[in-house]
Amino acid sequence: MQFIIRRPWQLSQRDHTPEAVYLRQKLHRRQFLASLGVSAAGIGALLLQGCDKGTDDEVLKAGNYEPIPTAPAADANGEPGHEPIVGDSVAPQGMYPARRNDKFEYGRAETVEAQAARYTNFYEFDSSKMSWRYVTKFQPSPWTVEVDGLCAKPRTFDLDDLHKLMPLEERAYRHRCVETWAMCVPWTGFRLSELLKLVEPQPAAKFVAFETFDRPSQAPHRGASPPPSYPWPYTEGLTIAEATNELTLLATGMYGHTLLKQHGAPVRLVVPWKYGFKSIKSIVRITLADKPPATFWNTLMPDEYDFEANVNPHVSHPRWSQRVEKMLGSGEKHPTVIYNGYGSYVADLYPKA
Ligand SMILES: Nc1nc2c(c(=O)[nH]1)N[C@H]1C(S)=C(S)[C@@H](COP(=O)(O)O)O[C@H]1N2
Ligand SMILES: [Mo]
Repeated sequence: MQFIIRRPWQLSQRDHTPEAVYLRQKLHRRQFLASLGVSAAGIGALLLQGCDKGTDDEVLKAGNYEPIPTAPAADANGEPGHEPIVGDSVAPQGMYPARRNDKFEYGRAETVEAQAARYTNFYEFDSSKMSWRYVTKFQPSPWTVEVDGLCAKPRTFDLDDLHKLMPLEERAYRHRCVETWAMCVPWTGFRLSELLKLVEPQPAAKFVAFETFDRPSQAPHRGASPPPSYPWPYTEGLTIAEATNELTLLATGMYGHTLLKQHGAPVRLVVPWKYGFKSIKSIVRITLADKPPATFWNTLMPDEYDFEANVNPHVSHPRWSQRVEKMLGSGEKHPTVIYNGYGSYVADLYPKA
C-alpha cells in the first residue's frame, strides 16, 4: 500500500478519456474502432450496422464467472476440512437476491442491467467504457481481501468468509460519475462498518485505504501502460467516519446475482454520495491508517479529482459543469443534487460545506 503522496503529473490527453467520448457516445465507438486499426470507411460501415456494440447477451455473458468454492479450513482438532462441494460452500446462487432494504429508493427509473454493464469505467481493462470486451482473462475467483493496518485483529477474508460472516442486503442506490453520467442500480452487499468491526480498528485509525488487484497479465490496459503512465494498482481512500457511515457498502452482487467482472467482481466499494471514482472495484486490501492515503485519480490529476469528491452541482469540474447528469441507457437528464441526494445521511460529516 502506497502512503507517500506522489509527485503529481498531468496526463496527456490520449491517456484519459476525452470529454467528447462520454458526451458523445458515437465518437467513442469511432475511436474504439480506430484503435483496433479499422479504416475510416470500415468504421462508417460498422457504425451504420451497429455491430461494434455487442448484443445485450454478449455484454452480460462476457463478465459472468463461476465462483470457485474455497476448501474449508482445518477444524479445531487439526483435521483437514472435507472436500469442497458447490452446494456446501456459501454458494452465491443461494445467497442472491438478498432481502431488499426498503429504506433506499432511486426516485427515478432503474437502469436496464445491460445498459449499465456495457458502459463501465474500469481503467485496468480499457479507457473506452467497453471493459466488458477485455475482461476475459480476469479471474475474480478464488479471491481474498486482506484487512490490515491500525487494528487489533488484522485478518484475511476469502469470499466464503464474507458471505458467511456478513449480513447481505440489497440496496437501490443512485450512482453519479464525475463525468456526468449516472445510473440507478440494485447492489447486494454489506456495510463496510460491519467488516471493520471484526478487525477492531485502533483509535489512531483515521482513514481507510483500499487497493485493487495488481495483475497486469489479467488486465490488458495494465500491460499496455506500465508505470509511470498510471499509479497502479488503483487505490482509493475514505475517512473513518465516511467508511463507517450507514451508506457505505462493500458489494458482492448487483441485480440479484454476483457482480459481473466489469463492475468490479468479486467485491467493490459503493459510496453513493461521492463521485463514482471513489467506488473502487475488485478490492484485495483494506488498510486502516492514520494519514490520508495516496489515491489513483488524485495522484494523477489533483486539480480535477480531490480526495473528498462529494457530488456537488455548485462546484464545476475544471473542464465541464456538474449541474446536470445523464442516465445511462435512457439518456434522461436530471439536475445534479448535492451529495447525490444523500445529504440526510452524510451532510453532518462536512460541517463547513
Ligand atoms: N479499480 C477500479 N475501480 C474503479 C474504476 C477503475 O477504473 N478501476 N473506475 C471508477 C469510476 S470512475 C466509476 S464511475 C465507477 C464505475 O462503476 P461501474 O463501471 O460499475 O458503473 O467505478 C470506479 N471504480
Ligand atoms: Mo467515474
